[in-house]
Amino acid sequence: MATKFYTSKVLPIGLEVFGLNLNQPLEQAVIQQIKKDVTKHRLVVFRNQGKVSGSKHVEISKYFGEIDNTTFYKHPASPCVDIFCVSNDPEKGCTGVGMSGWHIDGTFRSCPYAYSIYHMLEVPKQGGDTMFIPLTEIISKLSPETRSKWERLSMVSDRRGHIVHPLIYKHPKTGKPTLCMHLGMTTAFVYDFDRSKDIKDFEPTGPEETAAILKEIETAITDHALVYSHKWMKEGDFIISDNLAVGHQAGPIPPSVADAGLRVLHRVTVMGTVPPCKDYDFIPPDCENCSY
Ligand SMILES: O=C(O)CCC(=O)C(=O)O
Ligand SMILES: [Fe+2]
Repeated sequence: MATKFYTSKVLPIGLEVFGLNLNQPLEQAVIQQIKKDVTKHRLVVFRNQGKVSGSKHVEISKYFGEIDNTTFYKHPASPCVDIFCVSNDPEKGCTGVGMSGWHIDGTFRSCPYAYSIYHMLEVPKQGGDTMFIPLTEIISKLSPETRSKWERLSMVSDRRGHIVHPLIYKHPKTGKPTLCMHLGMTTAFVYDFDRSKDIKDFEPTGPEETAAILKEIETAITDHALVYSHKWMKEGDFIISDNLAVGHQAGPIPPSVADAGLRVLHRVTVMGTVPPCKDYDFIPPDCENCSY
């Protein structure tokens, strides 16, 4: 495939773009094309970028919106406050990140992150892929019974207990059905939640039902061979993801750094601007940082 600005290849999920050097300034028109491609393809992958500095990573991320650096631990090895530094070596970054199950980033916020933007600095010799799943396709493969049940469910985040999001909602940019979920950070679900009411007015699912629903979501994700496992390359991969359109989790890696080799990932998260809603005519009252 080719646009005026670059050639590209469609991946199982996303688009790999060739011929751009992110370390060089990008023209406005190129940036606009990249943004369109992120919305259309959900992941845009740039390989062979060498080392992208923290400040360059932040500069590129700012084309997509306002950066949120408030919710992650600022590791001393991080090049700047806006970069979340992830590693399998506690000296080099935060460990165990993204390993608690399939998720999108920022489900504990009123507006989950719109974009997660990754650059892999050190690629392990074994394991350490990032696995992505296309959320709209997961929904489209549900049986009618499961779909109607999921349409009624909202997830209650395990942090800040008042954060509740519909499991299925409309992607704010494309209008396609998508999922708001974090399998490792959900305390319960509620049926038929109404944002204009207090969460305390709703009966949450008990532990057994919650576990069963989480299992059902996990099975739906893994059942249809829709997972794209991104193998990072040492020449410097950079990925822009539409965090609301794809789920992800860190893939398996040997537990010791000696066996796995060092892995260092930089991630920037761009604020969401819209709370997950089935109906965007309704303006939820509790949305911090929302632009409408
Ligand atoms: O380490 C990874 O591959 C992904 C980690 C993750 O979930 C994140 O950085 O949001
Ligand atoms: Fe994540």
